[in-house]
Amino acid sequence: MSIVISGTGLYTPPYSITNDELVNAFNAYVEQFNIENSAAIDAGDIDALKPSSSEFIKKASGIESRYVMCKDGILDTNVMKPLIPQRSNDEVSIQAEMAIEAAKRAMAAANKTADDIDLIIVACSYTERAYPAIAIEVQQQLGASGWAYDMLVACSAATFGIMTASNALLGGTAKTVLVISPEITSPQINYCDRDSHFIFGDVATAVVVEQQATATSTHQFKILAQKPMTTFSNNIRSNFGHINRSNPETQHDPDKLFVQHGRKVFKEVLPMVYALIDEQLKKCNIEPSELKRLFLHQANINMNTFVARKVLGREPIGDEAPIILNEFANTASAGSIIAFHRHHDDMVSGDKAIICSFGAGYSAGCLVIEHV
Ligand code: CO8
Repeated sequence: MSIVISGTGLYTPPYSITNDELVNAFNAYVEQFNIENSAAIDAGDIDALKPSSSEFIKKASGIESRYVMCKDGILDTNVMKPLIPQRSNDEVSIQAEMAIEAAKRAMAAANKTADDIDLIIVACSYTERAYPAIAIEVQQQLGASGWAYDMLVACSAATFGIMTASNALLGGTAKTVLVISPEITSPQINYCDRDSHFIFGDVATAVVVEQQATATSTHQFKILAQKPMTTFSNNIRSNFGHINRSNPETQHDPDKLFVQHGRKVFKEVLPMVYALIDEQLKKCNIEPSELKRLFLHQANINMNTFVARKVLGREPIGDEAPIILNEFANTASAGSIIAFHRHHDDMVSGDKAIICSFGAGYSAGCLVIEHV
C-alpha cells in the first residue's frame, strides 16, 4: 500500500511584527530596567541589560519578521507578552480556530470534505490546555467522525504526526488523516530576553495523508521513507507545566518560558540531522543530486544552508532549500511544512524531496517523498 500527502494548508495570523518594532520595544524595556535598577547595577548586584539589534537578528538567524495571533502587549515595555483574552467554554478556542482554518485549506487542496476524514492529529509544540484535546474540538467543529488526539514533539511534531498518520493508514485504523500543526508560540517567548526574544512566530499548517488509491488531488507526494529519532538534551527546554502552581515561589520564573543554548544546539543537532537524511536517501537508493527540494526545519538560515550544503555537496541554488523564516521566523514544527506548502506547485511526477524537522528533545524527523 502506498501512502501519499495529498494536500497542504496554511493559516497565517492577522498581525506581523518586524525586527525593528520588536527591537525598539526590547531596547526601551532595557533602558527602563537599567534606570530602575541603577543602584543594584552600580553596586554590582545585578548586570545591566544589553540592547538587541535588528542587524544581529537578521545575520545570526535570517529572521526579518514574524506573525502573531495577538499583537497587544508584546511591544508594551510594561507588559512584554501577548494579551490574549480567555475565551468561554462555549467559544471555539484560539488554537482550534487556527487549526480549523489550515485544515479547511488542506482538505480543499486534497479534494476532501469532513466526511472523508476519520482521524485528526493535532501535532505541535504546545496545546493551550491538556483536555479535552484540541484535535477533538477541531473534529467536532469540522463535523468529522472517527477519532482525534493531540501529540507534542516540539519542532518535530509535524513530521512525527505525518509518520503516525502513515502508520495508522498502513495499520488500517484510518482511511484519511488530517495532521494539523497550530503553533501558537508567542505566549511562551521571553520578550525580555535578548538571546531569544526574536526567535518565534505563530502559524498553523495542515496536511492530508491518505492511501494513493483514494487520492485525487493534482499534487500527491508518495512517502518513500520515514524515520523519527530522539535523543535527550536540556539545551532547548521549557519547564512550563501543570505542576508549576504547586510551587508558588518559582511558578513565574523565566525557566517556565522557552530557554535554549543556541550555539550548542547548532553544533549538536546538525550532525544528527545530516546523518539522518543521508541514511534515508541511501535506504531509498536516491542520490542527493536527484533531490528537487529540501524542505528543512526553519530555525536558522545558517543551519539550513549548512545542512543543504552537506547533503548536496555544494551550495544550494534557487529554491532547492526554500527559506520562509525571514517572513515567519521559527514556527516550531510548522516551518518545514510551510516551506513545502509554498514551494511544491512547480513539482512534477518523479520529482523527489525530503521534509526534515529538528529541534527540542532533541528530536528529528525525515520523510523522503516523490511526486506521483
Ligand atoms: N542582539 C544583539 N546581540 C546579541 C543578541 C541580540 N538580540 N543576542 C545575542 N547577542 C550577542 C551575544 O551576547 C553574543 O555576544 P558576545 O559574543 O559578546 O558574547 C553574540 O551576539 C553572539 O551570540 P550567539 O553566539 O548566541 O549568537 P549565534 O550566532 O549563535 O546566534 C541563535 C544565536 C540565532 C539563537 C543561534 O544560535 C541559533 O539559531 N541556534 C540554533 C537554535 C535552534 O535551532 N533551536 C531550535 C529551537 S526551536 C525548537 O526546538 C522548538 C521548541 C518549541 C517551540 C518553542 C516556542 C516558544
